[in-house]
Amino acid sequence: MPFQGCKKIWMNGKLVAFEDAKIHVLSHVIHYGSALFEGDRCYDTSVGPRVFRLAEHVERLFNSCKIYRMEIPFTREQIFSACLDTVRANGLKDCYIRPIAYRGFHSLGVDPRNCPVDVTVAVWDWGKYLGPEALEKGVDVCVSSWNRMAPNTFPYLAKAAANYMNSQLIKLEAINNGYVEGIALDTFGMVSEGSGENIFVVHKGRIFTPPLCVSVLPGITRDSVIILARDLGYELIEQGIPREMLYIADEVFFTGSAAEVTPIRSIDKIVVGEGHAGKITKSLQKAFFDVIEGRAQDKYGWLTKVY
Ligand code: PPE
Repeated sequence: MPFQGCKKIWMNGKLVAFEDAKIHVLSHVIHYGSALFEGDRCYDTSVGPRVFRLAEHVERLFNSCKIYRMEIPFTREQIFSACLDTVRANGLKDCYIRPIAYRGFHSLGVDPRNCPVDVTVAVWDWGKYLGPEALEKGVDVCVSSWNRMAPNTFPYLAKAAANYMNSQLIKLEAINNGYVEGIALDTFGMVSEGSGENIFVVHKGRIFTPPLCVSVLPGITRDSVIILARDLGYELIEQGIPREMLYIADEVFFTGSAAEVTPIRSIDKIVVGEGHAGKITKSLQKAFFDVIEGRAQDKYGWLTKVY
């Protein structure tokens, strides 16, 4: 059953029953993809449930909306609280959190100005994004024949629903060809990101990740892993990555709120390194899970108490 644990959904300031969280088929968002959203996780740490980098997720939501001239009729503080309230209302400890702002029901036509901006927050228990064994064994992926959005077409710094039509092309092609996920290049042929994850490449002891100008979502997990890698003393370089570097890399891994830190064990059927999570990937996975599971000190204030 999808949406396990989701009993109540926050809709425009009120908690409503799962069954009642509905919108009209003539809502602007359905026809024109006019929605900006977030995805975050709450972890059941050793000291109780904690939401990971909630303030940064709320900030990215507001930035996404700003790019699209969509004014959220709530403050950042209200959306921040709404996320925590929704987790509490559902009594969950370990869950995924999905806030979304969208152009609602009034009239159709591309001009959205007459449609209200509605906001909802849903939470549910979402298991391992790329399969139950992905974190441990790694995943088999391909390079997609689809590129990420070209600059000045669909803004990629915004987490916009419409961008996920491109993600769906990448994902469906990958699955149809027997892979778990696809890695997209940008329009100039440089490595960009997965359909729902950022990517990191380890080569001769140094860690590389594409810079934000290569059509990537500014991932909050990406940012966290960059910080943790530098804390561990690794050289972390944000630099353009040519496709073929994926094939000769020692290690490659994905990051994302849903995907967490997932090793990649083959790309286009070429084995990455030794075909399982490498040393550096493992040390970053450990550093990341130590923080989110409450074993390490939360020195950057990434965790927000829920109850
Ligand atoms: N790139 C894309 C395209 C992306 O969708 C995500 C998150 C990331 C990078 C990583 O960003 P961050 O979560 O801030 O580290 N993808 C979300 C949605 C996945 C879905 O299938 O829905 C997520 O991980 O929540």
